[in-house]
Amino acid sequence: MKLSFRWFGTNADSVSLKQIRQIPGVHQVVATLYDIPVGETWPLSKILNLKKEITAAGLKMDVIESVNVHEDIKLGLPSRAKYIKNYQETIRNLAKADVKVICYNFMPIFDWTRTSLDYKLPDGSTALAFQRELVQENPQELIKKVETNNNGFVMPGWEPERLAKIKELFSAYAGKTSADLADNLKYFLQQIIPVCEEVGIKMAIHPDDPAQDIFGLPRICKSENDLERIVSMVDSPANALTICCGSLASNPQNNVPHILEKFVRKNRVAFVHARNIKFTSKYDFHETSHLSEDGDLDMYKLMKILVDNNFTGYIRPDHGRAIWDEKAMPGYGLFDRALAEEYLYGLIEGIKKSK
Ligand code: CS2
Ligand code: MN
Repeated sequence: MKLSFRWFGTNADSVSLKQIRQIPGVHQVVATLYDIPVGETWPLSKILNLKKEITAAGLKMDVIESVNVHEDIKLGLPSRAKYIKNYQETIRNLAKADVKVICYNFMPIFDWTRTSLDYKLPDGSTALAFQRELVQENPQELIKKVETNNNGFVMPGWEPERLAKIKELFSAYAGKTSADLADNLKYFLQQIIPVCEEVGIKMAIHPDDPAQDIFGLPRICKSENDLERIVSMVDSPANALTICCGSLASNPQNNVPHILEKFVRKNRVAFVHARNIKFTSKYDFHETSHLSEDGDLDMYKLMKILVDNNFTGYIRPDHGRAIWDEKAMPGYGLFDRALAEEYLYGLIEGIKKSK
């Protein structure tokens, strides 16, 4: 199992590669090209430059998060042909830079959604939080809130270009059902998985975050059954999953350890996101430190499943709290995620050595 750390690039991230290199046990950067518009091919030269920068810092770049999927693919429009072709090309280019895993998601319009980016915890730190009643009707209010609370960072999935088109996107999805979205995912996978097999890359779909319905949009990656359906759309180890523990836990029906174990045993997990959350009511929650004692997930149990099943894929801490007055992109500061890395490392070493 390889510990990794998400990084948005020199121009977009407050964290430096040098800082990441100094986190004990971490040798992998989960990287991205943040400035390429969704749907366009990632140029090989830019990928190689990014890799060069990361390797020069003494780190590796096996995982990319995310190569986002154009809305026309999710909507199944005729123009998807062009975007799928570009995606195939991007996969080939990433393989040339020895990338092994691509994390992506298939959520309509939004990427991850939270209703608060600075929820106060008792120790004075802040975390991301979700209140279900605020994602039923008016997305505009939420967007305003996110835009004014992002510490000046452009957050993944909340890029201004995307937000500018929100009204059009909502009308494009009017009448679209989960069955439509699933058909479009299947079509997409049928087109790209053969390319992945050819070049040795795994696609790892990230669950809907939160794994609940929002704004009446179809969502198809929220539960064990959903994941089962997705892996069987194209039955190949290249059609894999990102098990984002905190995202899946946000659906109160999900048994996260069971889901993790099931798909690890089927060899369909390429990437794991460790994150802890705490429910404040049936559907509302806030994020916490990664410790089991702070949230509703038992991190020991999750790590034990990975160790016991000889998981050889990649894992990273997910969102962290804002602590020690750090100014960073909400959820993606250095300090709390570095603490999380050491906690995960400690659990893994302890579990291995107690065998
Ligand atoms: C989120 C997402 O949970 C997470 O990791 O921060 O932005 C996630 O990276 C994407 O949904 C993956 O495509
Ligand atoms: Mn995640």
